[in-house]
Order: sequence, then C-alpha cells, then structure tokens
Amino acid sequence: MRCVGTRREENGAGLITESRTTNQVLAVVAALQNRLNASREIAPITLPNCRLIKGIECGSEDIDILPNGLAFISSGLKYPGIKSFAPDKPGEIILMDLNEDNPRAVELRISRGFDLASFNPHGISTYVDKDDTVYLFVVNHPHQKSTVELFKYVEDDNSLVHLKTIQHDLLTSVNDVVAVGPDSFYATNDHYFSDFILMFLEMFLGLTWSNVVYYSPKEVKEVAAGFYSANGINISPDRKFIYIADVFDHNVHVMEKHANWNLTQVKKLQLDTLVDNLSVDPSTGDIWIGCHPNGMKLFYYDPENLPASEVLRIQNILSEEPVVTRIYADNGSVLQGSSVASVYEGKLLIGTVFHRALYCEL
Ligand SMILES: [Ca+2]
Ligand SMILES: [Ca+2]
Repeated sequence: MRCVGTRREENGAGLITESRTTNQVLAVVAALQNRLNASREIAPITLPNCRLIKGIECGSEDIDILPNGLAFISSGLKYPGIKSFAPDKPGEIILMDLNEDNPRAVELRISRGFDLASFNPHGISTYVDKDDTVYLFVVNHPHQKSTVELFKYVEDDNSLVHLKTIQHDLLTSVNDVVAVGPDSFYATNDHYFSDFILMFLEMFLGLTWSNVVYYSPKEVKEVAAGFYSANGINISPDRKFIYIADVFDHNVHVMEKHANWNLTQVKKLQLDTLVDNLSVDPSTGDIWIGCHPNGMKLFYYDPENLPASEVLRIQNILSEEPVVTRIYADNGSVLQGSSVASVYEGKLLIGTVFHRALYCEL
C-alpha cells in the first residue's frame, strides 16, 4: 500500500490515466465476451430420429429447400479465423431430395468455365421463376474476396450452370443473400472491413458498421445499417417482410420491405444465443435458426472444448408474443457449430459452419 501511495504522490495523474485505460480495455473485453456469449454452457435437447448425413464432413453452412423438397447445401466454407477440416479442398454444392425414403447427399456438377479451385461457398438462396427455372444464388469467397455467383439448376443432369459473377463495391464482406428476383437479392455484409486484422478489430471494438444491401442490375444500395454483424437473411412467405439475424447482438430484426426495396424496421426479437442463418417454413411462416450458443468456442476451436449446436424455432414473430422453442441442442459431441436448420414436411436438416450435417424426421 505504501509503495502505491508513494507512486501516487509522484505521478498521480499518470496513474489515474493508466487505470482509466485499463478499465476501458477491461470494459471492451467484457463487452466482447458478452457478444460471444463466452460463458454459456447448454443442456442437451435430443431428437429421436436423427442421423449424420454420409458424405458431408467439411461443413454445410447454409441450406435452402425448394417447395418441391430439393435441398441445396453449401459445403466447405473457409472463413478467416474459423476451423476447416479440409483447408485445401474447394467447396461444393450438395443436393438432397427430401422426398426419398432415405435421402442421400449428392454433389452437384458445375458447368465448365467456372473457377472451381477457388470456390468457397457461404450463404445461399434459391429463386423459382414464373417459368419454373430454378436459380441458385451463392455467396462465394474466392481468394478472400466476396462475390455472389448466380447459377441455374438443371434437374435432368443434376448440374448447376454458372450464369454470372456479381461483384460490387457495396458487397464487401457478404455472409448471406435472399433472392427477390431472377437477378436481384438482398445481401448481408457481416463486417464493414474485409481485411482479416481489421475485421477482428471491428469485432473486438464492437463497431456497428455491418449492413444490408439491395442488389439488382439497375440499382445497388444500402437498405439497412447499424448491425454488429448481420448474418442470416430471409423473407416471409407473403414476401412482405425481411428477417435479418444479428449474430453478435443475439437478435432477429423484422424489416418491412417497400416498393422501392428500402427496408424499415418493424421489430427486433432478442434471444440469448448467436443467431446464424434463418430459414422460413413456407407452410407455417415459422423461422428456424441455426445458432451458436457460445461464440468463443466457435472462434477459438479446441477439440477438448467443442463448439456446440442449437436450433431455435420462432412462431408468430409478428405477433405481440412470439413463441421461441429450443428444438435441438448438443454440446458438440454429435454436431459442432450449427449454422442453419431447414424443414420440409416433417423433415429437418441441420447444417454446420465446418463440421457435419444432421438429418432428422420430426
Ligand atoms: Ca441463406
Ligand atoms: Ca451465415
């Protein structure tokens, strides 16, 4: 004590400044731990009829299911700071027909001319046009950049024909997209920066510089901003509302879509988990979410302390009292780092950022 007292006398102002700085750093670290839910442990919730899907070993970050039961799965994401079990293997798009009694995962062939070696697929979205053409929008990170690839799905030979690569100054760090036309979509930028160090700094400091962009060949504009990290995005069955997950703010934003494609916030539903991709059940309008209960375990991969999985279902999000149900939870012993959950007629697919995928009959 005496020693401290003496120093205080000699350099009082300096010490106060120093302790203020220390307090500020501690506050930033505490806020980061909160955003990552760093202390959360979960109790398991099991489902009776689930199996791991054969052939999916290196991620199934996003899943989009067509009204006819064909499920598209993006696999093999390499994302700065996140684990990959196959860092040198290009990503792929996998298809499962959920009408089959025992659905299998089949890799889709991609047309010539597309650079497969650098394919690094992330969020996806399908769009069925008036003439029944199926378009698949895929967020891609070739060489750490962000593009959106537009494909046409050809059912006859289970292939994807690459139509175009979309790149734009406003599409800097794209996480997910939701198609609103055959060549237009909303996209989330999960960070303002695309450089890894600056991305980390942005997360560490808790900047709310992440946004949502509307893209069409005629017009590209920011339509929502102020997110810690906008991640999953999807649309209501009546196509009036856009749902956006803020992964580090642990909530889902409900936005009203206007004729000029601008978005205005209707409400925000607070949760206690890191919300990744959002799927909408077309028959009920329920939102199914793949969540990370504890982001620290996801970002600092430790085989002794695995990242967990959690699936939430939100019913009646527009009502006064939405119902949030925890459908599935696992400590990572079965499924690590769940990022998406999608349903089709009593069947549930749960995908992960870099691990396997689960097929369940509900
Ligand atoms: Ca998606
Ligand atoms: Ca995502």
